[in-house]
Amino acid sequence: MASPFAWRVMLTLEVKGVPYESKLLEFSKEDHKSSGYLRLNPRGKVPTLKDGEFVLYESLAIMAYLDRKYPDPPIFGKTPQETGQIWRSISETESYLGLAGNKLITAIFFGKGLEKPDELQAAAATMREELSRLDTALAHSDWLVGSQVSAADIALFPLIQLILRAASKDAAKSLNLGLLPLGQSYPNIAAWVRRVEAIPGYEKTYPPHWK
Ligand SMILES: N[C@@H](CCC(=O)N[C@@H](CS)C(=O)NCC(=O)O)C(=O)O
Repeated sequence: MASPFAWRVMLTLEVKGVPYESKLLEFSKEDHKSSGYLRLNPRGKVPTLKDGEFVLYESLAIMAYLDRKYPDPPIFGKTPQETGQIWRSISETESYLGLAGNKLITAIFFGKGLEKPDELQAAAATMREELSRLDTALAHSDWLVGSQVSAADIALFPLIQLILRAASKDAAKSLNLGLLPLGQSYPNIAAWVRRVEAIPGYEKTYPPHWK
């Protein structure tokens, strides 16, 4: 499985045009639980940023750090209003689509919870509701907040990609989640996905094992 959280950080770096070196950790080899990695991130989760001697984990914190260090283009808003709206959008992503999506992702990629189809259906209903909201928000605007890509888009995009990938797997088909095809039910989200994919450097952020 690709980490949506690491993907956020790579997208941020590409949007800002900051050179970086990414190290792929293989969970099957428990790379993320090695003593060397745990010294950087005691939770043993990805991503972790190392900038010289400075080490930081938690994807949103890393995005905020990078925005402060490399302010152009700003991803946390140009005005107080935009900053507020971006954080509202990120909070909504984490609280609603993120929680529901995680149920599906865990079930499809790790087999945990497949025996509880009712819970997965409830999660799918939440996801459909959240996707509808997003589709409406994107009907008259290229980006979630303001006139350019922001942390709101960057925080959401990898999650959407992972949900769609989970929904396309054989194990999800019998569940009739009603999430695919994206372009049919959520055409504005589909157009937004294409806009994110057109960001210069996007290809470098795409999970290598998905290609
Ligand atoms: N809140 C963290 C979440 C990080 C996270 O859950 N990463 C997952 C990969 S998607 C991970 O490393 N899991 C390994 C584990 O928990 O052992 C962030 O935003 O960075």
